[in-house]
Amino acid sequence: MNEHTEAPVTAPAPPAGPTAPAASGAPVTVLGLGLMGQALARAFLAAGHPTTVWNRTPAKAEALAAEGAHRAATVTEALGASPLTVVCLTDYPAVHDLLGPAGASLGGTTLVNLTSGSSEQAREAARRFGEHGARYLDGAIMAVPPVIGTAEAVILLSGPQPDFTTHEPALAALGTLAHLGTDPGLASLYDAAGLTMMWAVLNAWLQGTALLETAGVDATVYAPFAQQMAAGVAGWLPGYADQIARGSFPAEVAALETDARSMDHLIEEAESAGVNAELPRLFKTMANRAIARGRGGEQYPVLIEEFRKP
Ligand code: FVH
Repeated sequence: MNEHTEAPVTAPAPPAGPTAPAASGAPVTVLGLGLMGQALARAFLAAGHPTTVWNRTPAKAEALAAEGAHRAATVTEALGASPLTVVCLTDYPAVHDLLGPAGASLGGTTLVNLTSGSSEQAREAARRFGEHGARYLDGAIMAVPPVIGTAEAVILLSGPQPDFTTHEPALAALGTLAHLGTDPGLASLYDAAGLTMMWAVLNAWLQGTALLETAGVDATVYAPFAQQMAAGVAGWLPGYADQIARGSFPAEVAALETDARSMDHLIEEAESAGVNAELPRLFKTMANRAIARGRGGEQYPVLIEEFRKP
């Protein structure tokens, strides 16, 4: 992902601090040793970083201590051990439950919170921890534990650029980093957008698979075709993004009204095949709204106007 223009929302200005990139092998602390936290700690160890760990249930920290990690007896000790502290707990209430009492000991480290949550929770965390002098980056892990430490693991981050730059060498041990901008909420928003894309593609594939099964076509036979369709549509996105940026949707390929007639065919096919027709009906509902507003002669991205409404 490329750098985006700065978002209007900015976290409190971080206190001036070291901006020279940390040497590789910089000490790192990991708070939370669940399935993901353990993978994060192991990736730092494998990359040669002195790694301090802490977990609410000590047994998980002992396992990592046997692999070379230092087990902190308290959260305060863990926070004081490294200039970079990665937090990966169940949810944001757990993060505040754990770090809320930490107070001043937050001031000496940069928190990188990789816990799943909303953009509002991220902005609130940046504000609350900033009040204690902590530097704060919010993040979202677009990967499962087994791929952590490989290029396949995409880690989205947002928050002050100097803090990202300082700790980028150490964080790079986790996978492929993407710093999205200063607004701490950006990583969560990109995560939500990315998951929407993922489930939309998977649901569309399942719809087609169910339809074709009724004609005796096996899922493994349809899958390569579906892959080609997904890749083909993905190729249209940059050009359609230009249309959205310009606010102009000339029908160079097909008008929305043409698409809507094809959507009727999807609904008819699903109903006559006796499979679920909710997804094609949703397509048609959205298209009909734009057509009712007189946009039927324009290209498909004109539907952005419908998605912009609550
Ligand atoms: N696992 C995955 O594939 C996904 C990939 C995408 C990102 N998610 C997010 O990562 C966060 C952690 O997920 P997890 O799979 O590691 O979750 P668990 O294995 O359940 O570990 C949870 C850890 O959180 C600790 N914890 C929970 N509540 C508290 C609390 N109040 N105070 C202190 N620690 C707390 C828990 O401790 P314990 O139960 O071992 O004592 C675990 O260390 C999550 O946001 C995913 O959405 C993972």
